[in-house]
Amino acid sequence: MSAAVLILYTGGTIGMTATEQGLTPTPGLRARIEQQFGAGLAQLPSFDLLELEPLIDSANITPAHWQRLAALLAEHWEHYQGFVILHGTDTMAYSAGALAFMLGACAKNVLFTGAQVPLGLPGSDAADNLRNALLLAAGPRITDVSLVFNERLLRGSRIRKVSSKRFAAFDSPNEAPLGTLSKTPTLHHQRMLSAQTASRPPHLAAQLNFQPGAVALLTLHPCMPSALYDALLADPQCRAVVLQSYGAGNIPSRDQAFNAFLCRARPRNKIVVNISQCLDGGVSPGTYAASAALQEQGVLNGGDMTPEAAFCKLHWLIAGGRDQRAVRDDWEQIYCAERSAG
Ligand code: ASN
Repeated sequence: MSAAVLILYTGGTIGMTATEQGLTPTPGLRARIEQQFGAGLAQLPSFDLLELEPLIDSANITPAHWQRLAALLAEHWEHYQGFVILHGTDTMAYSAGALAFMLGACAKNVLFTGAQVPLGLPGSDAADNLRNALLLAAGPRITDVSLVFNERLLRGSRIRKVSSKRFAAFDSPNEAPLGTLSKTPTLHHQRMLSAQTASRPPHLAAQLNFQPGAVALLTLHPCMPSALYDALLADPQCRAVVLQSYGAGNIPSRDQAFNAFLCRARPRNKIVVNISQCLDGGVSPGTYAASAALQEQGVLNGGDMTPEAAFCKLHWLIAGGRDQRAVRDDWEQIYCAERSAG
């Protein structure tokens, strides 16, 4: 074993530098890390660093990146104690969610981190996040693919980006953190995935057949343009829609175009999953008469899942080669504590 931890650098603000057009991810991160930590590097676990090509602003993430990450984890799995994935914050919740489904209960620590301000700039959060991620990656086993950010360890399948500026950029709104890393670090191992949870080795995750365009998010708002529904129903690539409904799961039940969309979705082989637009609480099917049509039309219950987790779960189920019926059946299973039971 050459080093304890492998860092996979995908891009993101943590490794960005200024250009005329704005911040852009920049190669040569190892040298900047060494400069930042100086002699303090000796206090950290040893690491190797792989820079992905091309480095991206995470706004450009696609399922192909998730497979690339799984393939790199598979290639290096036996050689390191743990892995740190440096990723942009904008779509961190998607990538951490996707890897959480792809890997299940991990035999090695797989930790995402990033920053709001580039490493090396005054007042940056990058060094603290990286230090904490490295220490945890080489430490006791963390079964969940997780996020290390602003002195907290959060489950990857539960996170949302909640601030574009604050260092506390992430939260897991329906779940307590897996750990807090301030003065006395505390890891809540009892909250992590148990040994009973299935583990899915990275080499199998790398072979999944993700289908770009298979899942769409549809956020309800007053006076929806009906052309949106028509476009989704007519799109042969689209196999599932995550409906972000109001409050406890309510829909515009007097809107004929919306009702027609619900009726036509299933015969057109589209799965619809209902989640809430609210940050926490989730949907409670059957509470309001205004949402009765959802159950009548076989819309699936997303409970208190985040939009990112619902999106990634559908993508992952489809990428495993399931037909519509199998996706519907398997939707009910909980694979990586992505929703609260009940
Ligand atoms: N645009 C950046 C990204 O997601 C934001 C960040 O990393 N803070 O790559």
